[in-house]
Amino acid sequence: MAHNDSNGATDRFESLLTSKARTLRRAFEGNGVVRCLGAHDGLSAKLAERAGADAIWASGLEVSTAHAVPDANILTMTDYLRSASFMNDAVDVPVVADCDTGYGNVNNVIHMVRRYEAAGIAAVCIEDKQFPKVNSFVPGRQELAAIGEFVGKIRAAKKAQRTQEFMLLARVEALIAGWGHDEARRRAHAYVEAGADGILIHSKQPNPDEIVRFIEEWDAPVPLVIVPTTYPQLSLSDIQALNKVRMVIYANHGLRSSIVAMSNTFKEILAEGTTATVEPKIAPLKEVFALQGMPELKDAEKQWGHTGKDPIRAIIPAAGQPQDAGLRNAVGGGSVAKLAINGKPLLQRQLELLNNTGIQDVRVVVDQDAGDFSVDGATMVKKDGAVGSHMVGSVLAGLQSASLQAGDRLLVLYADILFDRTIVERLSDCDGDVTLVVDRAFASRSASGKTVDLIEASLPRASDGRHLASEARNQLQNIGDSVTGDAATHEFIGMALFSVTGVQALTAVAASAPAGADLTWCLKQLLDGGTEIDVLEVERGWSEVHTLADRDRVAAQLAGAPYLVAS
Ligand code: SPV
Ligand code: MG
Repeated sequence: MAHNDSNGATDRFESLLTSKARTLRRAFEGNGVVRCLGAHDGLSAKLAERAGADAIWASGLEVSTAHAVPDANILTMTDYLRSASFMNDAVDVPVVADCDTGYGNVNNVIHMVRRYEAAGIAAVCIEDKQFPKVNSFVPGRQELAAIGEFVGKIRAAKKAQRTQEFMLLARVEALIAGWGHDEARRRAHAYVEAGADGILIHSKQPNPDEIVRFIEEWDAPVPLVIVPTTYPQLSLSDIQALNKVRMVIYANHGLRSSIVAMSNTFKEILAEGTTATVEPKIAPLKEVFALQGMPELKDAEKQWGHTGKDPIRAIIPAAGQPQDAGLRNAVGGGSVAKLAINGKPLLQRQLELLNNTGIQDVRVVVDQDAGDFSVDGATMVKKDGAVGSHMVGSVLAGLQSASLQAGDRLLVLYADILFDRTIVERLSDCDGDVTLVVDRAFASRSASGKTVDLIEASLPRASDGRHLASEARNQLQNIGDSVTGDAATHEFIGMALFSVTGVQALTAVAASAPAGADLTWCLKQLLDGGTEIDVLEVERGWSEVHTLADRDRVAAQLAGAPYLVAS
């Protein structure tokens, strides 16, 4: 009896357990042929599914080989089940598990059926050989079990299964053992009688004659399964035309192709003394991560990963072009986000810094015609002309796409700054509705003729000498053009954190922003409207990149050049 929790989780699990088996059972009732590809682990199963396999054959030969041991019951049921479970977890298509002889006698078969069924495996296949078996293609001993003994295993297996959908395939090895057609047919009929849901008839002949004869003579209403490893001349359309085979198993071709591919790659690396020549021929790491499910993992962290603090999403307004002609040239007319610093785009550097402080959801707002520049892990948002020009419009566009949830916080970060990670870490500890990061070491920079966003804070600026940050709350008193050089205490660095309430206030003032308004304008409006704005004081530890000289200085510092403190 299924108990349903508020998310329907139990029902989902129950149907997951049975739905693959049901899919397979339905396919057996139809007229088509289920194409199974052999696999041995999650990756090979996933590749088979990606190639279009209808089902996965959890091959004993493949799993044994992947462990570098003979296919002769050297591994235990637990080993095979573990491999089959990895395959099953990796794919949405049904898994048919090769369970050799059932790993012992009837009691082993009963245990096996319960364990495989509980693991969500759609079907198991047992063969009528003696335990321990050896692979059917190995010359020499291929000892068959007595018919009565195998019939007992089938009956026990059918009794042991708990769901209707789970299927048992009985595999006839009489042709493999050289006992001929009559024996094969006699056994197959006895197994159908005992309740088998399908008969796998195996042959190792180098042509299809033997198997075709068996199929043509087959007169029971139970589907056949074949494994055309040694008789590849028999194509899928030939099999379909025979109209009694409902499953074909291409049992080991992925394993064998990987042996060639891996061997060649390994040999080439050692022969060449470099991996450079193999690199273009092998899967890029991006594909490796996709196969692992890394994008899903990141999404889950974004959605549910909790650091104990309210999650922060970031918006980087990166529309427009740099004002400086040199920089404009360097980025080929696009956003400063593209600017390479020591070979890595500025945006990628920002993203890595944010990600490393636990901020995973980063939206970068670019112009509608910004082309396809993007950085892995960032969501690029194309700004619609309707959301207003300049930076405020970009922040609004980012907000529209971010759909903040209750409890989320928003970090707004200028596209043209780099910063020490500790600044973001300290900022994320702040709990005001609006907090600006401000630098007290601004005087020398404004004196050098740069335009800086000066602010006035409630606590006085430290004079010369050593300085201990105050524990008292420091609040914004003024920002924008009306801050005079004398009254200025700090410089706004272009990084601000908003609570949901802060975001609501920001959105309200941004809606009435004039063309060309920037974030500073909005902050001034908020302040004048009575919003309390905190400031987080830092001393250096960041840099804007407004000119090529800035870029070169930042590049040198990132590469380890001494940090030159201007006097
Ligand atoms: C397997 O893949 O392990 C099989 C099929 O049992 S065969 O190797 O052809 O016997
Ligand atoms: Mg096998």
